[in-house]
Amino acid sequence: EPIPSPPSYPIIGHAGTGVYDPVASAKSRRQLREKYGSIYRLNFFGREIIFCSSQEIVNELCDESRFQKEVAGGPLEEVRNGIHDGLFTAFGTEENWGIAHRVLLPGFGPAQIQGMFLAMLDINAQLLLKWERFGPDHVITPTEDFTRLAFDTIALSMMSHRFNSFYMEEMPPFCQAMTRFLIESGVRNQRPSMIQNLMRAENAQYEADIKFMADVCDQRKHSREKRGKSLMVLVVVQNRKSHPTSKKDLLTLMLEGRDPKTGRGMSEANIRNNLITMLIAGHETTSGLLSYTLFHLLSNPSTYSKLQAEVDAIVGKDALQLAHVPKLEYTQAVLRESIRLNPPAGMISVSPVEDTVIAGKYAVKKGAMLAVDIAGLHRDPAAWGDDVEEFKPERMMSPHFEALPVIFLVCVPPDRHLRGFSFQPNCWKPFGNGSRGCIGRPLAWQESVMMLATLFQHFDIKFDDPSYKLRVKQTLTTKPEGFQIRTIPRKDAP
Ligand code: MNH
Repeated sequence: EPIPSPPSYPIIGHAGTGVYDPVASAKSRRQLREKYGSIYRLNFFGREIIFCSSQEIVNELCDESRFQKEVAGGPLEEVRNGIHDGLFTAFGTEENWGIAHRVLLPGFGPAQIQGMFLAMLDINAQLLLKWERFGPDHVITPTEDFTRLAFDTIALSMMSHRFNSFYMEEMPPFCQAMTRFLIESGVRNQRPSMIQNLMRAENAQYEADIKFMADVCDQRKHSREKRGKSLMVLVVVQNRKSHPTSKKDLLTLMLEGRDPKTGRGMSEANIRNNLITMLIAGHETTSGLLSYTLFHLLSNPSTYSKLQAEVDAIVGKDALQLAHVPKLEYTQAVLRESIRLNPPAGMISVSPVEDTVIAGKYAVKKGAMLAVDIAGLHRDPAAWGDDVEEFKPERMMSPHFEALPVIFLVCVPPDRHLRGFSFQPNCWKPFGNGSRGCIGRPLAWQESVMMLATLFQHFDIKFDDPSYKLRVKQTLTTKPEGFQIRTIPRKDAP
């Protein structure tokens, strides 16, 4: 059977026709699935992408023996211009993916993530202090401070390095370069190279941003003053080399870790690509998750009160402790439900390893590009029921979620998180799939639970504009746009 497809033009196909807007693709995907259903086909200058959103089809695509992550041909191939063979953009066949994956995976184990608690609390306290000092008359853009939080948390907990973003008026220069780079990568994906080559100004900015992200990794290219402002990943590396530490953080693993399979370590270039990768893959998404969650809580007063009651009951006026985190069950249900309705990473791509048939009727060729529309999947009524559009954290509470031993609750391995009997398999994929799923998930999860708990412990939070309607800003991920709040320190705050 032919796969449905909107009308298209010769040569360009759907590119530049407005059918699929690369800077608002999450919105385009929503419109397209409302019109064409759970599978449809688009064509960009002869390159075809098949978008899938039903649980039935996505469940098939999650079978790693039949389908594997596809980097070539999609936006990720453009992102490769910046981070090359880092974990996120490595081809499945690339040897460095396996080496880095096996070397770094232990760095994300339960004991390691729990060991990051104090570093996370340190950055967390900087946000709380800032909002407290601003007071209730100040309008806060939470997404910006959540971005600072996520960015600084990765650097401190993984590399023992401080970016001190909370002490900067502007967003850190790395974030600015990265945002431009990611937006441009998405747009380039729809341009034929002939036209791309003519876009001098865009290309120069793109190259400059890539160079900035890489350069700041190279100490020798920067004067002292410049260095003070820049990212200095390699400075981090060099500092560590000249001051060896017994600290077994992720940076130590990168520098000293050996792949059990090949006996090899990570190359210098691969270390740099993965340091930048962690910062890119980890801070926008976590910031998006926290921002959407706050938006949903403010829009649903009953969930707001329930979360605050849970925090008061479990944490109370005490300082947050690691042992509180797994006990905050409703808080975690809120996060799961928020990321269902608004997954910051809205799309992943796979490709069949052999010619195959999906949904029992659509033939797809080996190497074809299949895109999983995660937001669409998360709103499939066949998997979630008729109240799929509603924000209902209760559906994410046990017994739907498997009760895991306390120590694993925040640090569960990918795909083991949701194994509830009332859910269809693979209907909740905010962290991707299988071996190419998110390696940073337990880090993001622990950090997010901690942030929500301490926020509600310290503040009453309100929309600055109660009539605010969710708008979305997109790069490679999405975040709320124009979302602003006021925070009123609680009288009985600790
Ligand atoms: Mn993360 C892969 C979502 C936080 C580092 N991440 C993925 C994928 C999704 C994803 C989806 C799969 C991409 C694909 O198939 O193309 N990640 C998230 C979300 C959050 C998140 C929604 C927060 C919320 N990610 C983090 C954090 C880090 C991180 C924090 C790092 C500290 N993620 C990665 C890396 C990969 C990845 C690295 C690539 C893993 C691989 O392919 O080996």
